[in-house]
Order: sequence, then structure tokens, then C-alpha cells
Amino acid sequence: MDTPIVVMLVVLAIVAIVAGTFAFRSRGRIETTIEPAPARPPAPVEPGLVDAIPSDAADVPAAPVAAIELFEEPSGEPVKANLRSRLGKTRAAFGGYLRAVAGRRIDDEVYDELEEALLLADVGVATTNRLLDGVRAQVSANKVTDADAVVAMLRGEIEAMLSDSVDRSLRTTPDQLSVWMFVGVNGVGKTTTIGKLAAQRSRAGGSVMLAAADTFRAAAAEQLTQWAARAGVDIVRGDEGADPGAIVFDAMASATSKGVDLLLVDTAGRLHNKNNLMAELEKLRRIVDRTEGALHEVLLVIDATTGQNGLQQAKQFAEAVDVTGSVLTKLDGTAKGGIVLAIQAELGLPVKVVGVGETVGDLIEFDPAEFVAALFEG
Ligand SMILES: Nc1nc2c(ncn2[C@@H]2O[C@H](COP(=O)(O)OP(=O)(O)OP(=O)(O)O)[C@@H](O)[C@H]2O)c(=O)[nH]1
Ligand SMILES: [Mg+2]
Repeated sequence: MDTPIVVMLVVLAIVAIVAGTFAFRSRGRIETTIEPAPARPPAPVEPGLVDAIPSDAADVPAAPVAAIELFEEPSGEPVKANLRSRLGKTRAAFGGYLRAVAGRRIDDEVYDELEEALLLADVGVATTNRLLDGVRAQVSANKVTDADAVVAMLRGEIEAMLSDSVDRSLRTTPDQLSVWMFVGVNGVGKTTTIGKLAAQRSRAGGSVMLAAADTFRAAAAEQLTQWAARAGVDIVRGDEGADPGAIVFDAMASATSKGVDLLLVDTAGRLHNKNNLMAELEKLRRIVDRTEGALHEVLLVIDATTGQNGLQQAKQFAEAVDVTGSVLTKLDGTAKGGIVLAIQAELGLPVKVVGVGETVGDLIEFDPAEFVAALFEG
């Protein structure tokens, strides 16, 4: 073979190899940009997970800040719901028993009726016994004989249980970033509660931001984005399966740089298993805690309609995550409003706000006196 032909063949071969390598590399690059973010691998269950979070800011991948499409706001100011009117179902059930004992003399049946009233309202066995023991002690100390006095004593016991000088305020520190995290099992109303609070606080003049750290379902961030639009506040979100830690990290940075007063963090209610979920919540908390003094509330959201079952699930959360208070939702749709007492007595958690419907005005501060009056004043 001629030397020039051999040289040409060698040159052609080199060109082909270089072109092939370049084409392969480019295809790889394009794929990584057009593919959706890879799903997060299941978190390891071992306790070392929380320590695996990089301490360096640069190690945390960025979560994109979503563009928000604003949609039409409902006209007029939202009307704040009234607890008494929304507790109709609980009052109807509870009040029926109170009327049944009115005017009677105290006997075992009266106690049975009151016990049934409390259990049906989902006060729970332990808390019901505690309340009725208190009533019995007062009855014997005061030698009363009529059931009306017993009802008044029961009211007093409930008032005492709820007052306990607990702080029910949702805490913030003026002129600095305050963060509230929302935790609880799926479907209890975390996202809705955040949406309502964002709208209320921003209407009251606060600057609010949302962090969509529930990346377990695609719809979760979408739902929160709609609330952000309705409330007219910013949101930091990522794709389904994105690292919630990265979203919280980005939200903290964004909120700090924009001088936001209040950052509300939505979290997943469900993961591959309970240990993963708890480890993730702990991890998110640590990321918030890197900004000293920012975390003001970790609120356990509980669905009132799930009664004692919901309480058991809430107990597991409260044991795993340090919570500062509870939000009790869906009080409007249930006769089980007595769960407020069980949360306070059994979980040792103050109910701070209650959800009594699905619109912005349907989240109100929990007022124990109004609650007790709503139960006893038919
Ligand atoms: N009636 C009533 N419905 C409520 C209330 N709060 C929330 N809901 C409804 O409960 C359903 C679940 O609420 P979400 O806010 O999506 O619950 P979540 O805890 O974020 O659920 P996951 O994201 O699946 O964990 C929605 O249909 C809400 O509109 C309330 O106070 N009253
Ligand atoms: Mg949600």
C-alpha cells in the first residue's frame, strides 16, 4: 500500500475516533439535562443518616425557585370562621347527653351517660377517666346530689385541663426569620393549613415564604404552589423525588436574603417507612437549625375526624420529633371534637390553631373558653 494512502487512512481513523467520543459525551450531557431529577433513593434507616447531611452549603444541590402563576383571588376579605358555629356536630352529640341528665339526681347512670358522652366525643378512655375521677372527688367533697351540679363540675374539670397555663401562641421573633415546620401523617391537612396561614399572615402585612419539602408526590408541590399563588407569596419547590433537604436549604437562603419574616415548611406525611420519614424530618430540622434561633414552631397536624386512631399515629410523631404544638384540622366535619382534650392530656401538646373548613378564613386560633362554651351551652 502507498504511504500517502496509509497516512490518509490513519488520519481518517483518528478523526472517526475523536468524532465518536465527542458525540457520545454530548449525548450523555443532553440526557442529564432533559431527564427529570432522579428519584431519591430510599433513605437508609440507620441513625447515621442525619449526620450524612453535608455541612458545607456548596454540597447541597440547588432546588429551583418556581415561577408562580397567579390566579384570580376570591373577592373580598375572607370571613374568619366562628368556632362555636363549626362545632355543631360535636355539640349536637355531646349536648344530647347533657340534656338527658339535666334535672336528675346523681346515680351510676348519670356517670354512665357522661362517660358515654365523653367517649363518643373521642376524649379517650384515659382522659375520660381522669375527668370523671375529678368530678367524683368533688361530688363527695361537696356532698352534692343533683346531676346539674355534676355537669357544672365536669365543665370545670375540662376548663382546668385546657387552661394549664400553656402558651398557645404561634411564636415569631420580630425583625428576623421565623420558621414553622408542619409534620403529620398524610392527608391530615398540613398543606391546606400552611396555605391558610400564608394567606392570613400575608394579608396581615407579614412577608411569608413557603418551602415545598414534600417531594414524595408530584401533586404536593403543585397544591402548595396554588396556595402560594392564592396568598400572593413566594414558594421554593423542586421536582418530584428531589431532596427535601436541598429545598429547605434553598428556602432558608432565599428567605434570609429577601428579608422574609416567616417561612412555612411543608413536609411529607408518608415515606417508604416510618423510620425513613422520621429520619428525614430530623434532617430537615437540622438544616433549619443551622440558622440559629430561626426554628420557632414544629407543628404536629392532626385530623380530628380520625379520632383515637389519629391520636395513636400522632403519638408516634410526637415521640420521634420534638414538636411545639398541634394544629387540629377538620373540626367542622366531626362529632369527635373531644380529641382536643386527649391531645392536651395524652400528648401533652397545646392545640394552637384549629381548622374548621377548607377556605382561607377557616383556620382559627384555639380558644379554650370558646370551645368549652360551645360544648356546654347548647
Ligand atoms: N373540612 C375540612 N377539610 C380540611 C381541613 N383541612 C384540610 N382539609 C381537607 O383535607 C384534605 C387533605 O388536606 P391536605 O392539606 O392535602 O393534607 P396533607 O396533610 O397535606 O396531606 P399529604 O400531603 O398527603 O400528607 C384536603 O381535601 C383539604 O381540603 C379542615 O379544617 N376542614
Ligand atoms: Mg400535603
